[in-house]
Amino acid sequence: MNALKMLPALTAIAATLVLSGAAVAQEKKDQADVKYHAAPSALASVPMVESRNPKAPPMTQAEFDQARTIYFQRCAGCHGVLRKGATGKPLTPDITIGKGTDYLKVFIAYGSPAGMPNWQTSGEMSEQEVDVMARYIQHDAPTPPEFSMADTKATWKVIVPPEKRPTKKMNNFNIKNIFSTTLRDTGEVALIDGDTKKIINIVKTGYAVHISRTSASGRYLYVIGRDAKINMIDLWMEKPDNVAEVRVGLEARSVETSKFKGFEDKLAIAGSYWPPQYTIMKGDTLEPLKIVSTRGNTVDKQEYHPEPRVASIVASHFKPEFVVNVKETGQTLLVDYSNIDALKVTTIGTARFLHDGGFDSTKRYFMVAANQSNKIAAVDLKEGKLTKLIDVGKIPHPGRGANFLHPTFGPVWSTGHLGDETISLIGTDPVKHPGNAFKVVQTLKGQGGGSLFLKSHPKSQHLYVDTPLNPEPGLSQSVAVYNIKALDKGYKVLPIAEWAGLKDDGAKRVVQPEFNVAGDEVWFSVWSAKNKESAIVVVDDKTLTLKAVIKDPRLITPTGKFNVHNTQHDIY
Ligand code: DHE
Repeated sequence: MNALKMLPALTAIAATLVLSGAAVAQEKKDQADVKYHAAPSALASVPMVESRNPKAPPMTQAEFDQARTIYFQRCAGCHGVLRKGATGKPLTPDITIGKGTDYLKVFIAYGSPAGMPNWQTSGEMSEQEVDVMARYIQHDAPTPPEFSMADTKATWKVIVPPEKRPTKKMNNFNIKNIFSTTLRDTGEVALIDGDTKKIINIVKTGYAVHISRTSASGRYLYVIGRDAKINMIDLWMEKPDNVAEVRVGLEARSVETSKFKGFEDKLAIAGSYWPPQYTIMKGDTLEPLKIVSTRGNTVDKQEYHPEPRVASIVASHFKPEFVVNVKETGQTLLVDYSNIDALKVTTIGTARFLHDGGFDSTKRYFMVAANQSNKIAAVDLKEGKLTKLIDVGKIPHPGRGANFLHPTFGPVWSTGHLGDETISLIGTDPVKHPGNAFKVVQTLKGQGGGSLFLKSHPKSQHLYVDTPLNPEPGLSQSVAVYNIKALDKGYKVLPIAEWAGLKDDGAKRVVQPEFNVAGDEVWFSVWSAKNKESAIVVVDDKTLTLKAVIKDPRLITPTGKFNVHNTQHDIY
C-alpha cells in the first residue's frame, strides 16, 4: 500500500500525537531530557559488522551508512547500541518490520507523548532522513566490535615514565585551586589557576571529553573522553601536561582512582558504555591490568541485558573498593581492588538506569540517581548494602549532589531534576536524625525543569541550582541560589550569562556550579556553541555578586569544572 492510500490511518496516528497546551509544556521538558541523552556517540565513525534483513525494505549502502551515522548521533543514547532498548523503546526487526515503513515514518516525524522527539516537524531531520531511518531500523542492528586487552594495550602510551617525572613540585601554582575545565567540543581540558584566573595550559585529551578526577594525593588528574580515551596529567610538572594515555573501549564516561588508605594513587578505573565493561589500570602509568564485562541481568525482571553501560564510578573511603554503577541492569557493584587477580565483587541490586551521584557528607553513603526510575539509591559503603531506595521528582540529575546542614532536619544531600522544577532534600544522618534519614525531608521549588547540577560547600551558606536544559533562555542562562538557613524564602536569581557580557547571541547555557578550594567563590560555565564566545563566570559566595569573568579565545564550549582539592576530597 502506498503512503497516499494509508493517509487516513496515518492522520489518525498523528492526531493522537497532537497535544494539549499543558501536555506541550511537559513534552518540551521531556524532550530536553531526550535530546540531552541524544548527544552524538563516539561510535558513529567506528566500523561495524553489518547484515541486511531480507524481510526489511531495501536500502542502498549509501542510505544505510547515512542512517547508521544519524542513528549513532541521535538515537543510540536512548535506544541503545544494539537497539534492544535502554531509556527508549527497543527497535529490533522483530518489532519494527511488523509496524512497517509508513507507520515508523510518522512516529519519527511527529514524535510521541512518551518522549520520542518530533524529529521532522522540529526541523531536525528532513523527510529524506526520516525515510531512511524508518527503513534502517527494520534491518538488523550493526554490531560494533569488542575491545580486548590486546586492543587496550595497543592504545597505551607512557609519555613520561614515572622515573623521568619530577620528584617534587616544579611550579609555583597553588595546585589545590586548579580547575580542570572540560572544553567539550575541542577534545581538550583547560587547566585554570583558581587564584589568578589565568589559563595554565590547554591539554589535548579524548573526543568530547567528559569528566576529570583527581588522584588521592592530589598530584595527578585523570580525564576521560567520550571516545574512552583517558589522559593522565601530572600537576607537578613545570607546565602540567599529559604523562600517559590509553583507550579502554569505544565509548565511555567515567574514570576514578583508588583512595583507600594504603592504595593512594595505586590504581585507576574507567567504565565504558561500549563495550559494556570496566578496566582497572596502574595508577601511575595507566597500564591496563584487568577488564571485567558488565553484561548481565536486570535488577527487576532479572532479564539478560546485552549492553548495560557503566555510568558513575567513585572510590570508597571505607574499604579498598570502587563503586561501579551499571546503568541498564540497575546493579551497583562494589569492586574490591585489594587483590585484582582474585577480584571480589559485591553486586547490590539498586534500580534501573543508574546515572550520576555523590557521597553524603560523611562519605559513608553513595547517593546515586536511577534517573528514569525517578529514584535515588542510598548505598552504605561501610556495610556493603542498599540502605534505601528513595522516590524523588521526575528524572533526578544531581551531578555529585550537594550536602549541607539543614536548620531543621540536620545533614541533607540534595538533587535537582531534569523533568520537573523541584529540588529534593534527603536526610543522611541515621544516628542523630534517625526519623529523617534517607527520606525526602523537604522539596524546594526551583526555577524550572532541565536542571543538571547543584552545588554547595561546607563553608558556604548557599545552594546553587542550574537549569541549562530548560527551553526558556531566561532560565537556562541564569541560576537559582537559596540561603540554606532560610530555604522557605525561595531563591534569588543570578543572571550569570548576562554578567558574562558575551559578544555573540546563542544558547549561552549556564552549567555546573563548582567551588574554589576556600569555598568562597563559585564558578559557572557559560556554554555557547563551538563557533561562539563562551566564558567562566566567578561569583563571590558571600555577597552573591560578580567577582570575575574569564574569557579567552581558547575557552571553547566549557562545561564541567573540577577543582583539584574538592574533587580529591569529594567535597560538595
Ligand atoms: Fe554527563 C557526569 C553521562 C551528557 C556534563 N555524565 C556524568 C556521569 C555520567 C554521564 C555517567 C557520571 C560520571 C561519574 O561520576 O563517574 N552525560 C552522560 C551521558 O550519557 C549524557 C546524558 C549523554 C552523552 O552522550 O554523553 C551526558 N554531560 C552531558 C552533557 O551534555 C554535559 C552537560 C556537557 C558535556 O560536557 O558533555 C555533561 N556530565 C557532565 C559533567 C559531569 C557529568 C560536568 C560531572 C559533574 C560533576 O560535578 O561531577
